[in-house]
Amino acid sequence: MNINRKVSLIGVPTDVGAGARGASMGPEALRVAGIAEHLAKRGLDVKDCGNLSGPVNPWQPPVNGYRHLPENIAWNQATHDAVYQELKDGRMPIMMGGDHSLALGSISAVARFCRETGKKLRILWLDAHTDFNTAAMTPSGNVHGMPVASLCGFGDETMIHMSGHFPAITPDQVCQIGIRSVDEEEKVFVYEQGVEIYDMRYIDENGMKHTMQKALQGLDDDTHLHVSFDVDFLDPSIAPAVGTTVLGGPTYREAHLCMEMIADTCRMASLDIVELNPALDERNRTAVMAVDMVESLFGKSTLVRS
Ligand code: 4U7
Ligand code: MN
Ligand code: MN
Ligand code: MN
Repeated sequence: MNINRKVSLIGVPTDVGAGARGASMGPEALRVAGIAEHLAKRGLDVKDCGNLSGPVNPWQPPVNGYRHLPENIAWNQATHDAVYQELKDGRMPIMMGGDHSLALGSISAVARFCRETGKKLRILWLDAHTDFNTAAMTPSGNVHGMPVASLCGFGDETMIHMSGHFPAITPDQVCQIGIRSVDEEEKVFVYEQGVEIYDMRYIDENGMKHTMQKALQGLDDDTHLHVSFDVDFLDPSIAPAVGTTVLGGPTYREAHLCMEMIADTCRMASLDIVELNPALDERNRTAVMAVDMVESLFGKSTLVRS
């Protein structure tokens, strides 16, 4: 089986879920870094759907544990609808964020599509963070720290019912890689829920190759693989322009190997690229780095391999 060669870029210029302003400029930075051209060069049929629209960032403090909840719901509903439409049209949606709260909209749409088409859904969450907070435990109120918990049914009523099915996904469908910053209560909760987590210590001890073999095992012809790529997954020395940098992430080669091994499975059917914050960047280098990683996700490698 081969991947869907028809891809749709969907810009989601929001930062209402983040604790710093600027991720709303992410889609344009990825375009300027040549994302469409680089994918086209890989032989893909690229359609740029332009940007979704939604409420401006009111920059208010959290209310009942959520900062900007109505604005987050509006952006996620728009994301859900757009992603579902592209999947229906037989294309692979690539979300250009935007902060990571948008994964609620995108993955809830993917989950809905998989239920309707009888596909098995598996989510690879590449991130320094588990994003498994709830309003009751979040230290920040920022919704980008909550999407995985919401998708699993823990969160605001509107958010957790977005896919028309409750919960949208179960924790055993999620596999997280690169984790190195988890809040105290979040740590206990994500462990209790049984999410498969390969943290940086696991990668240090076992290497990226073994980690990815474990993370990718069991994928078959009926599996839809969704990759949610938070740019803060990468070590800040190669990707400084993110709102929440955490030292000790995958190096340039470790990250490429991770992406290359995902490409080898030919199962990726949807992708989020999130948390890039051009306001913190220098000469767009983090956007260029993200596009470089995405090329590997789509099978670019040094040599022709069989
Ligand atoms: B991202 C944090 F407290 N856990 O909830 C929180 F450390 O999408 C960070 O992974 C969340 O970038 C980071 O605010 C969200 C914090
Ligand atoms: Mn994240
Ligand atoms: Mn993160
Ligand atoms: Mn290039």
